[in-house]
Order: sequence, then C-alpha cells, then structure tokens
Amino acid sequence: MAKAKTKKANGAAAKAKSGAQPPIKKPGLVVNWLKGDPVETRSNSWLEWDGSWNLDAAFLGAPFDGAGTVRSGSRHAPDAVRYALPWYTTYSTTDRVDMNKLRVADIGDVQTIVTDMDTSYRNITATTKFLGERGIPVAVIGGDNSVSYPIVRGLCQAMPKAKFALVHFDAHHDLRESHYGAMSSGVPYRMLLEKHGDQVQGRYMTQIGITDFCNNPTHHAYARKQGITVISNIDAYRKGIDYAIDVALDRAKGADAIFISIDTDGADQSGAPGTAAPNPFGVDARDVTWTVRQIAANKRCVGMDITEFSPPTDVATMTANWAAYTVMNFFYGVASRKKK
Ligand SMILES: [Mn+2]
Repeated sequence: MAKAKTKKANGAAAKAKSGAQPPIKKPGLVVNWLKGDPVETRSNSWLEWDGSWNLDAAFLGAPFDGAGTVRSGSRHAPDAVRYALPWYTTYSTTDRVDMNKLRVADIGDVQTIVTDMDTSYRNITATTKFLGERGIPVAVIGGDNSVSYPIVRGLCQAMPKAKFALVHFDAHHDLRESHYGAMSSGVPYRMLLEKHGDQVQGRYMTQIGITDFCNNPTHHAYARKQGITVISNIDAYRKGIDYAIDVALDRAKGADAIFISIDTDGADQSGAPGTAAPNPFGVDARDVTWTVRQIAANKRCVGMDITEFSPPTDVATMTANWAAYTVMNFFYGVASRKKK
C-alpha cells in the first residue's frame, strides 16, 4: 500500500518536472518594483545578471559584520542598497550621457558566516581576486569596515606586481594594531600596510575626513610614519573636496591600481545617518559621491567599497539612497573612462 503511494507521488513529481516553469527567479532578493518605462533604464533592471562574466563592472555584497566594535547591523546593507537602487536611472542629465551600454551586474553576495571570520574573509578575498583577475572593477557593499582588508587582499593577489593607492574616507584612521588582541573593524588598513606592505604603501594612501575628537595621537603618528597623507574633516571642509581629490590623485601617481574605501562615518550624518558612529562634522555626503565619480573615471581604479552602513540605524532610507547613488556614480565613472 505504502509502496504504491510512493510510486504515485514520484509520478506526480516527474510530471511537474516536465511541465513549464512558473515565472519565478532563483531564490534571493527580488526587487521587482519600479521597472520604469520603455524610454529609460532603471538601475535595478540594468543590474540583473545573466550569469556571464563578460562584465565592465560589478556590484557585490559582503554582508559580514562580526568584527564591528560598536553598533552593528551592516550585514543588512547590501539588500538595503538593492532596495534603493530602483530610484535611479542610468542617465546623466548633466552630461547628456546614458551609461546603459556599460555591462554591469549585481552578482550577489559573498557567502559569509557571521560566526566564522576566517571563512568569511577567505570567501571575500577569493571573490575580489576572481574579479580582479578578469579586470572587472567592483563596487562592494559591506559589511563592517574589517571587510576592506579581505577585499583589497583579493585584489592584491589578482595583481601581485601592482602597487595600490588607497583613497580612504573615514572619521577614524582604522590603523589600530588590534582591539585588545582581536581583529576588529578598526584595524583593516594597518593589516594591509603590514601584511601586504610590498603592494599597499602609505605614500600612495590618502585618508580624507579623519575627524577631530574621534582619534588619538598614537594612530595619527603611525599614519605619518607610514607616509599616509591625512586630510582631516576640518581641512576637507575648509579647503574643499576638489583639493582633497587633487591630493589623492597626486599621491596615487606612482601606483598601478587605485581603490576607494568609504567608511560611512566619514560622510556627514546629515546625508548618511545610518552608521555605527554617526558624524556631525563629516565630509559632505555629496562630496564623497563626487570623489567616487572623479576617481572611478581613472582607468587604474579597480574598485570601491562602502562599509559600516547599518540599515537598522538608518533614517527614512537616507543612507541607503546615498550608498546606491554613490555606486551609480562609480559605474558612471567607469563608463566615462577614455578608451585607449
Ligand atoms: Mn572605518
């Protein structure tokens, strides 16, 4: 009796298999609103991926926040940015240019495990290495700031002879040796300088927005000793963002590759409130976006990250919108590179 029942059930399954598939996507986040209009390309439609690696740029999530030392929640950032992307199209009104010919895709999230730091970092590194080897500039949404270490490590491995210039927005140096002996979101750049010093050197590195009353003399001295150029929040405000961009590009002159690393707390809380350590005197969030657009236009720019965006602390999705808009400006920079 039981046997006959099983046979019948298998038969039904076989029948279902041979039938037409229902109109569904693979499991995962599906942002299926705001498809737009035939005359425009909405970024969410633009970023739909067909599984091919024939790409000019990629969007990637690295949702690991197990190393955050204060308010966390940045593991939710990639999906929050995906929800914000449909607000934007691929057209620049300023330049009368549509970038929709650029082949860009949301390739999903790195497989991370919040309780397993080593595996998470290994997977992040393997993914950025894979992209770097294929010459695909990548915009990564973290994650806490610790993920910048495995992200850049993967790119270093992809280009083992390249010297890397870092353009780093942050309220903090993040040059701690450790947090009482442990890995944390406060150490990634020191780890790069010390473990990958043949490729990541202070003389090519600019830290922008390092904020008064958020740091200490020891780490500032370490930055100076490493030859890092530090533009404080006050200097960025008084001298203007074009000054900061000029300095960063000047420092990057001798390097083969440029990476833009943005801690959300480097941006002012008026534009990017959703972060672990909100900053009342950060760099204007629009200026951060403008810098990304300018630097991504340089053909040596191999990627960017936005870390420490924590959706649970966001206000009316403002930070998600800013992050999504900044990523669109990264892609626009890539699209505007002069063909050689
Ligand atoms: Mn940071």
